[in-house]
Amino acid sequence: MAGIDKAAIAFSIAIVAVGVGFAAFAGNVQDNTPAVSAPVMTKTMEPKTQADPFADIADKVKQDAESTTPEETVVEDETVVEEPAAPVEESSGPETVSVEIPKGTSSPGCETSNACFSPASLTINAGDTVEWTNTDTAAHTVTSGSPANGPSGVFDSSLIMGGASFENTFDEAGSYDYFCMVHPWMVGNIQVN
Ligand SMILES: [Cu+2]
Repeated sequence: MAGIDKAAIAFSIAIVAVGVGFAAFAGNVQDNTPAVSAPVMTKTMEPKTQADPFADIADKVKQDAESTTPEETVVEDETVVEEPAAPVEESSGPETVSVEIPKGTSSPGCETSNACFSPASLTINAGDTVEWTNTDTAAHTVTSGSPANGPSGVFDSSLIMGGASFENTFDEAGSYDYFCMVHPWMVGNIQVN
């Protein structure tokens, strides 16, 4: 509040100073108008030198007002430095990625377009978690391995009922094939970097 009051007072002084200077300049113009002879020109120079001190005061007032502004700007800069730090901490770290088990996958057909899991192929980073959500009415499993070789033992959801979900966190890099033990045409892959 004190800073604002000082700025307001300084601004008022500046306006008065400029007004006085302008009045003095206007007076000079009125003096010049009727005057045509050379001596009047000499008188014109004197009022101009008198107007300069007012201009100097106005400049000093402006400088005082400007010197107050940078202090407030420093406070704002400190606030700005804190804001970028928080998003960086939030963006780093493990993520949870969703995979959908679409409706109708209990009947063959989705394998022709590699759509038995959506997406059927997914790339994540080590430490990330994949969450499979069953949007079908039939129960499915998410089982590591392949229909030809069977379960690999890395992860197995057992039966995921309609509307339910299953999560697995991948801590080690590698390529993980998985399938549904109920419907062996349903296959997917998780690539962990
Ligand atoms: Cu299934």
